[in-house]
Amino acid sequence: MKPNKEIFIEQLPKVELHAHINGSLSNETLCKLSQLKYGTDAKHTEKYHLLTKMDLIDAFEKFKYAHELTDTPEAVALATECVIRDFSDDNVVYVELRSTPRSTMKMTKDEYIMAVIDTILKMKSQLPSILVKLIVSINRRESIESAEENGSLASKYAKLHPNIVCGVDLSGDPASKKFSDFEPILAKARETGLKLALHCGEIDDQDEISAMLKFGMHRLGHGTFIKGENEEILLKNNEIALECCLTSNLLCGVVPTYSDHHFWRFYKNGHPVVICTDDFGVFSTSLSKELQIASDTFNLSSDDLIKLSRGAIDCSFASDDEKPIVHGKIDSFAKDAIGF
Ligand code: 6MZ
Repeated sequence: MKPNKEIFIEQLPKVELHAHINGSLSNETLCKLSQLKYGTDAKHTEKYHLLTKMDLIDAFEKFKYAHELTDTPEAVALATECVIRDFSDDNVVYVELRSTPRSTMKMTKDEYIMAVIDTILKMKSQLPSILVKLIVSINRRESIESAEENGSLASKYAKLHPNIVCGVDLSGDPASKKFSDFEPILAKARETGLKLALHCGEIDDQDEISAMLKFGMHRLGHGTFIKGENEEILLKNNEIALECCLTSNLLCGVVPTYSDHHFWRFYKNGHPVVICTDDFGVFSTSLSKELQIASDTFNLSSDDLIKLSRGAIDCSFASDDEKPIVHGKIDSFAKDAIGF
């Protein structure tokens, strides 16, 4: 029999704010995508999973495999649908997916983003219990021209689908281009009303972290190497929530053990912190597993976990009409969960 805490976490209405679509493909999804592309037996998928501790460079290699499979609008739609279903199966009631519009021989960036949005719309009627939003990613490895295109696409589709497209993300290999190269694009996106959820401090570059904190953002992804003065600045600014991805950071070798994870430093100081999966396919995890790890490592009670879910929706880019709906689901679960 499963321990009570595990059942509790599985049933808890959860909120996911940091999930890259092409990092969130389960084995089953990879098989379906292989079949769609090659029409025969699925290819093996070991190349995609990060099974033991490696480094960030190895992690970035993994996405190439997913990108090979999601090179048409049909494949992007199938991937998006499967990711939404998997989150819903884990009782995630609100998810902000993020993805980098990509052009291939068979697809334009517009077609990519439309495939994601159309799927989110389709899933609204099929899975009404999960509310799905989209954050458009800019990959640091791309040219500035390509990043500008993604910024413009984010603004264009936010106007067309204001209930879905809610923000812009800066992600990709943190050791490639500098934040300052993308600053004008991100500033423009913010001016058009888009929210910013930026990867920051994934490597130890205190000058860049300081520049990013000065620029500001709505949420900060990872923040693994935020230290000293920069840590004090972030802690003083309670407006910038931290997205923590425990297993991702462990397997990418940027934190030595779960108990060393910076989640705890920020959490115990009362800073808004959200537990996220990052790439549940690559890191073979789920939001329930991440919450279980947080609970076991940092001795979090059921009440703490409910508060984390409530805090996450407060930090989300959901509208003022949507937030109370998600809070309502958490409240009714909390009422029934007294026995846990
Ligand atoms: C930085 C990451 C990431 O956009 O094709 N991505 N960027 N740090 C991470 N932590 C390990 N995990 C994923 O999803 C895959 C893309 O998301 C970004 C990378 O740019 C990767 O190519 P999409 O859906």
